[in-house]
Amino acid sequence: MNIHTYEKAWLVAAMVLIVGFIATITYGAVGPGIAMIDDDGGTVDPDEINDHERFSDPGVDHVGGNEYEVTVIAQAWLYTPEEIEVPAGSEVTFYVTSRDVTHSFSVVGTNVNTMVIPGQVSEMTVQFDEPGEYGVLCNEYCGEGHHTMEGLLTVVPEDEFDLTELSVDAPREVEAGNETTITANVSNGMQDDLETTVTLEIDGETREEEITVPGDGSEEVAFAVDTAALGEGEHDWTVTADGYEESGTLSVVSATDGDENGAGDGGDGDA
Ligand SMILES: [Cu+2]
Repeated sequence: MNIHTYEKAWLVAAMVLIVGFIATITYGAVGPGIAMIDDDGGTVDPDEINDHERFSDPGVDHVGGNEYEVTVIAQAWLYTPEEIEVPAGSEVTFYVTSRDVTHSFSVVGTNVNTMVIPGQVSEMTVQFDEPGEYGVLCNEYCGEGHHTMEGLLTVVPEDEFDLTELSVDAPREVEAGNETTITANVSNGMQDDLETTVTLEIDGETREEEITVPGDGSEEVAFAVDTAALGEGEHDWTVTADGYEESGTLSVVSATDGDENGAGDGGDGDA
C-alpha cells in the first residue's frame, strides 16, 4: 500500500501529539504530586458545624512527630482561622468545609487547591519543607465580597514553632490589706511535654516558677500577691512563659474608699 508522504507526515504529527498529551497528564499526576480531592473527608451538616467534634474548634492541632491537622471553615467572606501557622518540615492534613455556599481553599504558589462545598469535608495532605508565607484565596465566585476572601499560611522555622497559649487571670482592683492571686494558665497544644519558667514581675520584683506542661494539656501557676506589701496605688504586672507575655495593672485601693479611686498615694508602681 502506498501512503502519500503528506499523509505520513500528518500521521506522525498526530502520534506525537497523542504521546505528548499522555506524557503531560502522567507528569501532572505523578511528578508534582497532584491528587484529586475525593469524598474521604466525609460529610458535615453545615447547620451543626458549631457542635461538630472537629469543626467546633478550627485551627492547628499537633498529631505527633511532624504531623499536624489544620481545620478550616470557609464562609462568605472569610476563613476561620484567617491565619494559619505550621512549622517547616511538617506534614499537614487540611480539613476544610463551608458554612454557606461553595468556596475554594487555594494556597497560592502550591498545589493546594480544592473546592469547598457545604456539607462536604475536603481533606488533603501536604508537606511543607521551606519556611515562607503563602496567601490563601477563594477561587470560586461566592458573592459580592468574594475578592476580599483571603487568609495567610505561614510556614515558620521548626525551632520557632509551638502551640503554647498563655492566659492570665488577675483582679483589676483589690482593697489594701487583702491578699490576692495572679493566676497564669499555660496550655500546651503539642503532644510533647513543655518545660518552661513562668515569671511574674510586679513593681520590679520578679518571681519564677518552673513547670512542666504535659502534652495536649495545661498547667496553672498561682502567685499570691500581698497587697499590704505593695501599698496603695497602681501596680503594673507582667507574666511571661515560653516567650509569651501578658500584662496589666493591679489597683490597690484603701479599704474605705471603693472603686475608681486607685491612684492613691502608694506611688505609681515604677517597675
Ligand atoms: Cu468564597
